[in-house]
Amino acid sequence: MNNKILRNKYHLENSDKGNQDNVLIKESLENKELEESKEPEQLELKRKDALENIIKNIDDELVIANIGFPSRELYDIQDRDETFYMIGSMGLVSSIGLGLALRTDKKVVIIDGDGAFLMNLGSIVTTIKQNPKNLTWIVINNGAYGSTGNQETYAKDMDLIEIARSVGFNAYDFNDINLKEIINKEECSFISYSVAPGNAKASIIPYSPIEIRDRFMKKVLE
Ligand SMILES: Cc1ncc(C[n+]2csc(CCOP(=O)(O)OP(=O)(O)O)c2C)c(N)n1
Ligand SMILES: [Mg+2]
Repeated sequence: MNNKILRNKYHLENSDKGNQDNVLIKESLENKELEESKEPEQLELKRKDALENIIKNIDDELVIANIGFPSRELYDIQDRDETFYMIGSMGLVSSIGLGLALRTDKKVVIIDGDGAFLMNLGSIVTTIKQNPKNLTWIVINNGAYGSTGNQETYAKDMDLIEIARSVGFNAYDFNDINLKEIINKEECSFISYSVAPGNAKASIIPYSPIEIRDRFMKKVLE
């Protein structure tokens, strides 16, 4: 099943459930899925799988995590003081990550989403012009505003890697790289990680924003 069909199916299932036309379209998509069932497994990955694959490569790096389900799924995978769960400010993990990377020698990893990335697109220009060599910026591209119900973003029509390259980033597809190597490079890097939409069942993070800030800042200043 290719990514586009998977997304369309998801959006239809989760929108306007009473609409007969949608039911018909959904059935025809499902038939098409059967025809195309030999697609690579990788396309079935969802955000939580991507986060697991990312966190395997993280030791003591400072991580700034995107608002909503990305942070909540990350909390369930591995809660750590070095992770800043960004609450409220959609689009701003990149700006927070940039400011941090400019003020610390520690490695900083931004985990962004496609919706948030496009919302604060100007940040790629500021970031590459500042060019902190300790920053790795990962965008998990599920083609959706996942946390608010998987409404489609425009990311499906865009090549995020090309966008980042066009302003001067060394930009990679997650599937082509060893994340650890990229993090350890003295380079301001951009990585796009394409997955299917869908949120895992995830805990509510039990800390207040102030607690998240304070424990994170302790690690930053260590
Ligand atoms: C300025 C602003 N607009 C909208 C929201 C509501 N909102 C929170 S998360 C989210 C979706 C984020 O999508 P994306 O960055 O792609 O992350 P995903 O959940 O898909 O991983 C939205 C619309 C918000 N918090 N702030
Ligand atoms: Mg998204």
